[in-house]
Amino acid sequence: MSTARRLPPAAQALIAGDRRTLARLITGAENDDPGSREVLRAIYPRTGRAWLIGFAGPLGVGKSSLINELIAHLRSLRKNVAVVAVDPSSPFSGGSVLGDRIRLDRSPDDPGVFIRSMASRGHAGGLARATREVTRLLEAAGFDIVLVETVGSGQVDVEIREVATTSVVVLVPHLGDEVQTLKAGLFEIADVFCVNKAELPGADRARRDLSELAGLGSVDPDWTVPVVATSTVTHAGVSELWQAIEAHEHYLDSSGKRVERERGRLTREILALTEGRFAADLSSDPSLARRVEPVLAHKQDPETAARRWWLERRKGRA
Ligand SMILES: Nc1nc2c(ncn2[C@@H]2O[C@H](COP(=O)(O)OP(=O)(O)OP(=O)(O)O)[C@@H](O)[C@H]2O)c(=O)[nH]1
Ligand SMILES: [Mg+2]
Repeated sequence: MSTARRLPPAAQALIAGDRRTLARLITGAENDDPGSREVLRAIYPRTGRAWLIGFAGPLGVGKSSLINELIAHLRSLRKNVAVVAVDPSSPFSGGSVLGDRIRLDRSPDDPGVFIRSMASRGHAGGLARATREVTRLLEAAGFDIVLVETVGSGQVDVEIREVATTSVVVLVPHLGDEVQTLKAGLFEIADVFCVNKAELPGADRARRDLSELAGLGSVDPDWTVPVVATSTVTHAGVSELWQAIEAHEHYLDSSGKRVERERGRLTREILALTEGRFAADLSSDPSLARRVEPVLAHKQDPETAARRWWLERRKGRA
């Protein structure tokens, strides 16, 4: 019996390219549905090679517009591309919500493009996990390039590194003081900088400033973060942006950093899942109620109660 025949039917349909199955499984993954979990387990050996390109940056800098341009560019290179837009403001209807802020100027029937919005609401801390699972489903469905747009808020932006193989930070001219405030957050996550709206005055200056700053604070001392100027109005710089992304992906392979980074991400993923199980186990432990009473009576402080409970449980397992 071939391996393929041992897969659950939904996994087989997914791999065969059935888009409705893909959409249904993504919803299931977001809702922690057991059917989707089973498929995720079954397809895992087929995943791990995709290029997951994250786009982070402040509100309105043009992330969606750039992704739109990149889709067109990648289609002209005959590459399939999937987009995951993490949008806290888009209501989650339970079904497939199109990336409504991505203006689709191509055939909606093009099977080489798949766009999906995910609401970050309800995923507190679990956004990275849900997004990773969605990218795995997309990869199993034949998309080996996935573009992920995140919102401009710091927390979600940081999480993009837990998902993306290459993180693009998008900014605009006239950064000024903004760069100072962004430095701590966005500079830590950038593999590539993009100065969008480059047809506006001040773009050259912004690009120079960023190149200088990028040289100072890269997360990876062996990688010089490139700064690419783009305009989705004049369509300038889009192929250069893709080249910079490709260069980083190739660097990940040639330097061994792809495996190194993935090891770190998977370690944290396993840890988070295990912590989740421990937490569920702990909160349903009947001895917790007994531990609360002396604390409630102010005969014992919470920290001592926690330590003793931990010791008691550890002894119980030994
Ligand atoms: N002048 C100029 N405007 C642009 C360019 N790219 C995007 N815009 C405009 O900037 C606005 C925001 O674009 P979006 O692509 O929605 O930006 P975004 O970063 O995805 O926005 P959020 O998802 O809301 O954070 C829109 O009005 C775009 O038309 C550009 O290169 N030049
Ligand atoms: Mg957007």
